[in-house]
Amino acid sequence: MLASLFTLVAAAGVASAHFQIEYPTWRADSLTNASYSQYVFPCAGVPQDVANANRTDWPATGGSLSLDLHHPWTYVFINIGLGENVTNFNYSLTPSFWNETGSGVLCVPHLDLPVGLEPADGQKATIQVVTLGESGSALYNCADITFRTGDVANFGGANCTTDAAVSYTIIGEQTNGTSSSGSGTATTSGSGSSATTGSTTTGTNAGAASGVNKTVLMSVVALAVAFMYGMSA
Ligand SMILES: *[C@@H]1O[C@H](CO)[C@@H](O)[C@H](O)[C@H]1NC(C)=O
Ligand SMILES: *[C@@H]1O[C@H](CO)[C@@H](O)[C@H](O)[C@H]1NC(C)=O
Ligand SMILES: *[C@@H]1O[C@H](CO)[C@@H](O)[C@H](O)[C@H]1NC(C)=O
Ligand SMILES: *[C@@H]1O[C@H](CO)[C@@H](O)[C@H](O)[C@H]1NC(C)=O
Ligand SMILES: *[C@@H]1O[C@H](CO)[C@@H](O)[C@H](O)[C@H]1NC(C)=O
Ligand SMILES: *[C@@H]1O[C@H](CO)[C@@H](O)[C@H](O)[C@H]1NC(C)=O
Ligand SMILES: *[C@@H]1O[C@H](CO)[C@@H](O)[C@H](O)[C@H]1NC(C)=O
Ligand SMILES: *[C@@H]1O[C@H](CO)[C@@H](O)[C@H](O)[C@H]1NC(C)=O
Ligand SMILES: [Cu+2]
Repeated sequence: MLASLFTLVAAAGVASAHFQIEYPTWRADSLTNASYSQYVFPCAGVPQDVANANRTDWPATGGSLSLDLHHPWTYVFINIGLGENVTNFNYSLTPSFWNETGSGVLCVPHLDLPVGLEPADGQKATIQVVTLGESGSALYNCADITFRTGDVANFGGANCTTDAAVSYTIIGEQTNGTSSSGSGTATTSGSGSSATTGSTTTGTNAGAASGVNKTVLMSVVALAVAFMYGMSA
C-alpha cells in the first residue's frame, strides 16, 4: 500500500524543477545529484551522515528560512524533528500551511516555534520542508541545525529578501465545523520582502479562500498529513 501510493505519487510528479533550501544550508544538493530524489521521504534520500553536510546554528526562539521554488505555485509545510539523526519530524512550524505562488526565492525572516518546543542551547534538530503540488506529489528537503540560545548570526536582515514574483498565503486550519459563521478557513497574506521586521504577516482575516471547495482543501490536508506522518511509520 505504501509502495503503491508512493509510486503513484512519484509518477504523477513533474520530473524537473523542484526546490531548494537556501537557508539554513540544506543537507546536500538534492537538485543536481542524481543519487537523490526529492520525492523520497523524509529528506530526499540524503542520509544524515552524508559528506560535506553543514549544520547551521539557528536561534532557539525560531529563525529565518529561505527557499528557492520553481513551480508556478505549491503548498509548503515546514516541520522540525529533534536529534542528530531525525526520523520523526513531529513539530510543525506551519500548523496552517502556505500556498506559495511564483517562481523564485521566498525568504521568511522569522518562523515561530510551536508552543511546547523550547530547545536547549546545543540541541540538534533537522528542519524538513515539504512542498505539495496540485497533483498531490510531495517533495522533500532537509536542513540540519543546532539551536542556539545566545547570539546567532542572524539571516533575517538585508540578506533575507523575497523575489517580487513570489508571495504566499496562509491557508487556515480547518477548525471546529460547528463554530459560527462558517469560517473554517482563514487566510493571511504574507510576503517575506519586509525583511527587516520580525513579522511577515499582514493578516487580514478576509475570506480570500472562502470560495475554496472545502472538500478539496480537506483532502489536500489529509494527503499532506498522510505523507508527513503516515509514511514515517
Ligand atoms: C558545506 O560548507 C562547505 C564549506 O563552506 C561547502 O563547501 C559545502 O558545499 C557545503 N555543503 C552544502 C551541502 O552546501
Ligand atoms: C551525489 O551523492 C552521492 C551519494 O551520497 C555522493 O557519493 C556523491 O559524492 C554526490 N555527488 C556530488 C557531486 O555531490
Ligand atoms: C539514521 O537513522 C536511520 C533510520 O533509523 C538509519 O538507517 C541510519 O543508519 C542512521 N544514520 C546514522 C548516521 O546514524
Ligand atoms: C517528538 O519526538 C521526540 C523524539 O523524537 C520526543 O522527544 C518529543 O516528545 C516528541 N514531541 C511531540 C510533541 O510529539
Ligand atoms: C493556491 O494557489 C493557486 C495559484 O494561485 C490556486 O490555483 C489554488 O486554488 C490555491 N489553493 C488554495 C487552497 O487556495
Ligand atoms: C549578509 O550576509 C553576509 C555574508 O554572509 C554577512 O556578512 C552579513 O552580516 C549579512 N547581513 C545581514 C544583515 O544578515
Ligand atoms: C467543537 O465545538 C463544540 C460545540 O461548540 C464543542 O463542544 C467541542 O468541544 C469543539 N471541539 C473542538 C475540537 O474544539
Ligand atoms: C466540492 O468538491 C466535491 C468533490 O470534488 C464535490 O462533490 C462537491 O460537490 C463540491 N462542492 C462544491 C460546493 O463545489
Ligand atoms: Cu519540481
